[in-house]
Amino acid sequence: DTKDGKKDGPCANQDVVDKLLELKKLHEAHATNEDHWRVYSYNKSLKGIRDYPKRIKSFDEARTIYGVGEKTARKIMEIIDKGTLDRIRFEKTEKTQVAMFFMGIYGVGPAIAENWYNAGCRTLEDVKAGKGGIKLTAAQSIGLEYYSDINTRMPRSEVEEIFNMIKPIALEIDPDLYIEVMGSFRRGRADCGDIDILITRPTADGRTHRENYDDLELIYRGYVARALTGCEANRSVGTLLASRGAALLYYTGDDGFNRSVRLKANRMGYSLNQRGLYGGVVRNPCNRRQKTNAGAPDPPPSVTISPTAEFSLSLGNIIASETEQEILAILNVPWQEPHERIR
Ligand code: DCP
Ligand code: MG
Repeated sequence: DTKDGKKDGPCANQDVVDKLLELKKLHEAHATNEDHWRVYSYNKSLKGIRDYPKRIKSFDEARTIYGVGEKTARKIMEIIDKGTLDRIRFEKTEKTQVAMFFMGIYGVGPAIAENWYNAGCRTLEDVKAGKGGIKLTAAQSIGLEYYSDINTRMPRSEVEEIFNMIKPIALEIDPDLYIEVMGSFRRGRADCGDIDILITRPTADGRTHRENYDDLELIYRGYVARALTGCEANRSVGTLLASRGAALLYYTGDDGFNRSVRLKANRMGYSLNQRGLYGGVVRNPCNRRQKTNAGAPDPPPSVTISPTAEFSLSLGNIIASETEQEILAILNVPWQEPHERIR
């Protein structure tokens, strides 16, 4: 994964960052709650260590860094003193390595990867053959077929080429569409993991013009080799133009930047999602931690975005959504160009 590692270029403690990143990835391959929290905690300390300007010299110094607790400080010193980290050797079992490899298949998370391992699968050939009686969903089969394509980042120029093909088709269907590339491309990255396209439309008549999106999808299918999961899972249809700023902000990312902006919004009593910034939000009691404890992580997007969005839509009032500028201004976040939105 080149995404995390290269983000900010090398820092004063790059060896520490590399080793902790490696450990974090090993924990990501486990489905337990405990590992989920470890990953959260490593993300936090990794940010602190990346931002720390000097070479770390002592345990006490390490402890002063944002997000670094006692255990992480011990690991940091082990890396600095010995150049290695025992915990990596301990976590890097065959099972974990196979699970990480299987997680490169679209639609496979740590739980499925572990099931497949327990069923006796070790290679993509085993998975393909359904060894141990395992069954693949349609999306996973496609993910398997295009394993290396999906796991290879593409140059920026390829994104441009594909988008230049799609855009005129979209505008032919509906000249009022606003259609732009988001994600790493909008942040100016030289390579992109995928193409994130935002489509919105003015809706003076209050309609979503959903039928146009369906047309668009039919045409777009003529260009793609295979559509994953009938695309439903991947498509957030009908973004209204009034929500464009919120959508731009969300889909431009990066995900770390989004997390910190959302956290700030929550602390100020707002709720931010891809549709807008909401005020007067009565929080779901299950999520209260998120509001009262600044250190708590955002639950995964599948949990926060949809339910919280519905929840705030019904109970909060919209404060801002049309431009990125107005949303960031209300949150007192200084304006940052897309390429600067890296956490
Ligand atoms: N996003 C988010 N939280 C997530 C996933 C996505 O906030 N868990 C937002 C921010 C991302 C954007 O959606 O920048 C697009 O998601 P991608 O996974 O495509 O991420 P990028 O485009 O930033 O990187 P890549 O080049 O790997 O696609
Ligand atoms: Mg992307």
